[in-house]
Order: sequence, then structure tokens, then C-alpha cells
Amino acid sequence: MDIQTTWDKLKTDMKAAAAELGIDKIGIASVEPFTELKQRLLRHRELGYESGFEEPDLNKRTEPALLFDNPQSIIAIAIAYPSKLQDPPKSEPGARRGILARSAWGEDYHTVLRDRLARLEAWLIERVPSCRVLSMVDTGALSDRAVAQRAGIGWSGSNCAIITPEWGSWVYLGEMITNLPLPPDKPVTESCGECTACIDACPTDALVAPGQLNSQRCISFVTQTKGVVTDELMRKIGNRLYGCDTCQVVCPENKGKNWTHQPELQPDNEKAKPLLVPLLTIGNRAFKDIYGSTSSAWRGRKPIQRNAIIALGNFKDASAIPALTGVLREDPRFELRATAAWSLGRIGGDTALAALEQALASERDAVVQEALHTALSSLNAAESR
Ligand code: B12
Ligand code: SF4
Ligand code: SF4
Repeated sequence: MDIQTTWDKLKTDMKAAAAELGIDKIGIASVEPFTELKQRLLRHRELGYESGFEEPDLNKRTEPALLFDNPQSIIAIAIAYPSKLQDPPKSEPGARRGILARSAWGEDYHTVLRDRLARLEAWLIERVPSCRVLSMVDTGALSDRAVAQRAGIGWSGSNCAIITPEWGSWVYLGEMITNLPLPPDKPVTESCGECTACIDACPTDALVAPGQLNSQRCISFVTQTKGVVTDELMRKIGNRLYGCDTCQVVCPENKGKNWTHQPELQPDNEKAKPLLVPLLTIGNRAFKDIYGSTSSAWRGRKPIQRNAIIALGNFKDASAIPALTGVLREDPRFELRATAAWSLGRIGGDTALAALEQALASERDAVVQEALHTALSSLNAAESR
């Protein structure tokens, strides 16, 4: 067998072994620098569209040779995840619930993909003992989507997601740079065509053009921040506690697609759609016990608690007033007190008004004082109308 045939055969065998390794799709990308992506990332930065969660070094992001000695190919993988809850609990008056994005259902996908990449590495080393690899998922320097696109995993959708012809966009992505000269795959030829459903459905117009996201306006990003959110964005967060799936839910390529075969990724309804009020007072330890194994915990409990407060305001459910008043009086974190003031103002009514006035008498933090004044003036204006 000539050398080329050897690597072709290894690639074919590896793809045939994918399912047994727990991997849903494998593609091979070349290690050429991602030159166009670099220009794109530069422009993205200039426009202020970055989230701040990306690797800041654009050379490292786009040149595999800076990350690995003498790279020869990149193996990209995709793992499909569920998009539907079975018999989800209802969100009802007096028992309102929030929702975690699908990417936070089940066990943390970083753990699951690292496990699959480790299995693939063992499989490769068994066949090629001199094989070297560098694996990454999400937190690595490379753009997982750009690698997946080049490797033929899927196309880059107008909602920014990699959309696979087989699994839709409900896939997590990971990759390994290797010293094996595996022949590259071709990018897929499908595209979004004339569709604009995701751009039309985005609640904040964060998709400023097809495939171009202003992260600062993306609800997924906002739910992962720790500070006080603007009135406009709080209203648009709805009851999302972590992440946002709207631009994928509306995508026709995802219609009817719900993947239940990856055991670790299956959701627990009570975690995916939790009651809001208990989240307001959850302690650090309990939070870690419940959410520590999911991908929603990486920023700690504060963003999720803040989002739970926002959700209660958006539901305008008066039964949440005592719990929100408790936050306003007792929570040591000013961001949560300011958000509780907003929520009480949004719910309105005499009890909420009294709680806001009482808090103003003792509040010492300037940000919370301002939130209290804003909430009170909007309530007073509503009353005099
Ligand atoms: C930072 C980040 C975010 C930020 C910014 C997202 C963004 N769109 O840039 C925030 C917090 C908002 C976010 C949200 C989400 N994220 Co995120 N995120 C990342 C991270 C760490 C880096 C992304 C990045 O560099 N963005 C900068 C943009 C400019 O580059 P890019 O998207 O990587 O590359 C594409 C563009 O440059 C484009 N492009 C290049 N040239 C050109 C030219 C033209 C003309 C056009 C139109 C496009 C184009 O094509 C590239 C490939 O698609 C990656 C992991 C990683 N290391 O790559 C995960 C990742 C992209 N996230 C992921 C997920 C699942 C999500 C959410 C769905 C989570 C949720 N449910 O809330 C949302 C989706 C939001 C959205 N519509 O994109 C997955 C995506 C899986 C998939 N099927 O695509 C990734 C790959 C993590 C993983 N390993 O699975 N995320
Ligand atoms: S994740 Fe939500 S906010 Fe972000 S682009 Fe998609 S629909 Fe818009
Ligand atoms: S909703 Fe339409 S435009 Fe958006 S990603 Fe899906 S197919 Fe593409």
C-alpha cells in the first residue's frame, strides 16, 4: 500500500469507528492558516462585536502551527444533543419557571467531548503509535466553527451556527490537531439559501447581518454577564436563565430534530426548567451540587440568580413579591438588589411600591438607589395615568 492509501484507509476506518467511539460526525481539515477568518475577527473586534470570551490572540486563533509542532491535519468532531424536554413541568402562576438553553442540558458538553476526543486519541495511538495530538473544545484557541466548516462538518448558517445536513445545528464541536497527514474533506455545499428566519426572530437584532453577531446584544451573552443589565435587554431576556436558543429553534434545518442517543447529554427537567423563587436564595454549595456538572455553572451562581429575578419581573407574578423583597433587603450583592428593584417595579401594585419605598430609606449603594428611583417613578407615573 502506498503512503497516501495508508492515510486514506486510516481516515475511512476512523469514520467507520465514529459511532462506536460515541462521535456523531468526523471531518478532516487542513492546517493552512485561517487567513480570511483572521480578517473577519479583526473587523469583529474593531466593531466592538466580541463577547470577551474568545481567545484574544488572533494569530493563535488562526494559525494551527503556533499551537502545535509541525501539524499535518485537524480532526473535527461533532456530537449531537437533544432539543426537546419530555413532559416538561409547566410554568404556572405562583410556580414560575425559567429555562436553560439546550447547550446546558445534561452533563457539561466540555466533559463529554473531551471524553470522546480521548477515546479517539486512544484509537489512533493503537494504530499509529507515533501519533501526537492536541485536543480542544470551546476553550481552545481555534475557532471550532471555522475548523468544522473547513472539515465538511456543516455550513456556517446565518445564525452563525454550524449546521450539519444530518443533525441540524444541535451539535457541539471539538477538534484535535495532529501530526498525521490525513487527507482533508471538502466543505459541504448546502447553504441557507433565501431563508432569513433566524435574523427575523432574534429578539434583540443581535444578528446584524447573515453570519455576523454583535455579541454585546446577544441574549446568550447577556445571560452570562455578572452586572446590572439595561432595561431594554432585561425585558427581552424573558425567562431565560442561561443562553438563548431562539435563532436555532426557528431554523427550518432543525425541524423535527431531537437527539436522544448520547446518554450523558440527556436533560433533567427540574434542572433544565427550574422553579424561579428557590433560585433566589440558593447557596453556593447547593448551586454547585445541582448545576456544577452542567455547562451553565462556569460563571458561578450570580448571573443565574440575577436572571431568575429578571424572569420573575417579566412574568409580572405578584406572588413573587415577598421573595424579591427579601433580595432587595438582604442580598449583599448590589447587582441582585438593583435587579430586584427593577422586577418589583415591573410587577407593580401597592405591596411592590411599599417594598421599594422602604428599601430606599435604608439603601446605601448608589447603583441600587438609582434603580429604586427609576422603579418608583415608573410606578408613580403609571398610577397617575
Ligand atoms: C465566544 C463564543 C460565544 C459568544 C459569541 C458567539 C459568536 N457567534 O461569535 C456568545 C456568548 C454570544 C456565544 C453564544 C452561543 N454559543 Co458560543 N462560543 C463562543 C466561542 C468560545 C468563540 C466564538 C468566536 O470566536 N466567535 C467569533 C466569530 C466571528 O467567529 P466564529 O463564529 O468562530 O467563526 C465564524 C465566523 O467567523 C464566520 N465567518 C468567517 N468569515 C466569514 C465571512 C462572511 C462573509 C460571513 C458571513 C461569515 C464568516 O464563519 C466562521 C465559522 O462559522 C466558541 C468556541 C470556539 N472556541 O470557537 C463557542 C461556540 C461557537 N458556541 C457554541 C454555542 C452552542 C453557542 C450558543 C448556541 C449557546 C446558547 N444556546 O446560548 C450561542 C449561539 C449564539 C450565536 N448565534 O452565535 C458552539 C457552536 C456549535 C455550532 N453548532 O455552531 C461553539 C462552537 C462551542 C462548541 N465547542 O460547541 N458563544
Ligand atoms: S442566541 Fe438569541 S439573542 Fe443571540 S443571536 Fe440567537 S436569537 Fe439572537
Ligand atoms: S433560520 Fe434560515 S437563515 Fe437562519 S440559519 Fe437556519 S436556514 Fe439559515
